[in-house]
Amino acid sequence: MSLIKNNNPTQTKSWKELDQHFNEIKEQSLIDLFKKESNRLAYLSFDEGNFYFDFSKNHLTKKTLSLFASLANEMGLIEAKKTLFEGQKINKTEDRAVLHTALRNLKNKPIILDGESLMPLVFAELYKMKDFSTKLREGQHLGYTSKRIENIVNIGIGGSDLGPKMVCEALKPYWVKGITPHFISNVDASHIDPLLQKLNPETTLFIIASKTFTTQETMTNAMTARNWFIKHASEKEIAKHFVAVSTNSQKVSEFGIDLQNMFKFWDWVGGRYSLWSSIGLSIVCTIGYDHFIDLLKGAEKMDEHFLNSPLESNAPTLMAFIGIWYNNFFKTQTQAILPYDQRLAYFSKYLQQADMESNGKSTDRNGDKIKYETGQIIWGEPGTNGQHAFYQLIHQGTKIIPCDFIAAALPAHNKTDHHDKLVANFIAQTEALMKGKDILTIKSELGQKNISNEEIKALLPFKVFEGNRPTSTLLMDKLTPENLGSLIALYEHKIFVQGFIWNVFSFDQWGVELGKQLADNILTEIKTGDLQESHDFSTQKIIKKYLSHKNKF
Ligand code: G6Q
Repeated sequence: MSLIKNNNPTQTKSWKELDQHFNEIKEQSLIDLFKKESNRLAYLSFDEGNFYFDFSKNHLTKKTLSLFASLANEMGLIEAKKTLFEGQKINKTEDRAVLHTALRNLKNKPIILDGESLMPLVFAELYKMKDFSTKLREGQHLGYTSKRIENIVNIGIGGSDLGPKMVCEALKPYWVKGITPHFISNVDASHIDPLLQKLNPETTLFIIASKTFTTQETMTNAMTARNWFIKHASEKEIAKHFVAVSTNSQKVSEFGIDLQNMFKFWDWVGGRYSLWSSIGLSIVCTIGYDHFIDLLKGAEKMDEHFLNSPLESNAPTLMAFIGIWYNNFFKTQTQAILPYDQRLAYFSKYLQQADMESNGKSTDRNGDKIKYETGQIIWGEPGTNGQHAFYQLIHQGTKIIPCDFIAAALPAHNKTDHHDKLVANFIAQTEALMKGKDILTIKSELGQKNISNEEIKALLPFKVFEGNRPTSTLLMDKLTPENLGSLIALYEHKIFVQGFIWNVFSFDQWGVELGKQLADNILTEIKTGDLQESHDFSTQKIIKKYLSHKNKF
């Protein structure tokens, strides 16, 4: 399969110009940029759908954006976007197309893969989810003692867990009455045990979500759930309480789940991009089908924006540029995601996987070792909690941490006082990070206290905030299913653009595969006590230590 232009981005003319431009801009503070350009908002902020984007508090000028636009042209970004949406096999190391966008193609534009029309398959699965979730909600699908299902347990990990968990948490105000979702991922039984203790098997449905249906953690938890269930009910009742979401019907069948209770998806849906597929079954059951469709609609809107908007107002592309600017030129290493919304508690964790698994690569698309920086370290917590924890380092540390501040203007509750305070903090932080606090202000503050000039002098260096810390602001009107869909798709496309420019394959994850394989090998040794000589001496000793502890009990 041919891949646009296999460019090393650092060898392009635009990259070299960006390098020179960086030397011009690096000494200019954000405040300088604001003083020079009173019209910054005209080109660094815009409304798009229900979102307002403000990128002005970043170390950017018109020239920066125009050089990035040239870089995108030199690399062939427009053609690359087409290959994504058309379903070319851009996940080359796995020989797969990358078509999560087909899952929210509600306008039903034809998509053909290997001669097969995909949209009928996508809609068939959507309707199956609709049917199932309606039956649950309306009490047509009952448990083995004819009671309604009240608890749904999604058993999955990584891409089969983080997306649905994040979305269900974010959309709590939309939960259908009488159904509570739970998410079990860790193979540590401390995760599943306490949950099983409080669940009633008569009213519990397990969704075993695994693309491969071979993942150790998921299969172990699924088996534990199954064993717990058949302690209370006979095996033939499993059909009413266990459904599977997978691409692997053989393994689903072997596990003992009737294929009628299997929801399909396909190898062209990557795990971390799969919440739009039947991996989203727990979402559909939790918020209802119509709201799930709204989620898809929001993502579809963002897809269209990404495909069709010019670069200067193309939110995912600009965010990708900003990330590359900091990562590769300012050498910032990390990117904080700071949603001022408790409902987005899992959003940064979700993005951590989406981004770091996609672009945490050091081999380029030609198979060569990469000599420049690629994927950023993504992290974050909801505000205002983070303010009382790690913001100290963002304000006064030695590292520059670009931050995305995200908030919804309207809350889902009526406690206006809480929300005004939340939003006040959200706005105040971006301003403070940019402006800092200068000596004069601090002097005057300290002057009002009853302390000597000498003490003031001694305290000053600790109290100064240099500011000049970059932030981007994303303000949506409300955290609705539709807006959440757009927000997630926004970051998905940001990741795509960055991976494309960095010249990596964003849609494989060999590091994850390695983890799966290594654990299996050591597990065999732990179970048999037969240690392999091939381990290094440190690893050998740790295994032996574990076995000696284990054998004491
Ligand atoms: C995602 C990754 C990974 C995967 C999990 C679970 O893109 O591939 O996080 O989702 O390892 O895999 P299964 O869905 O196959 O159980």
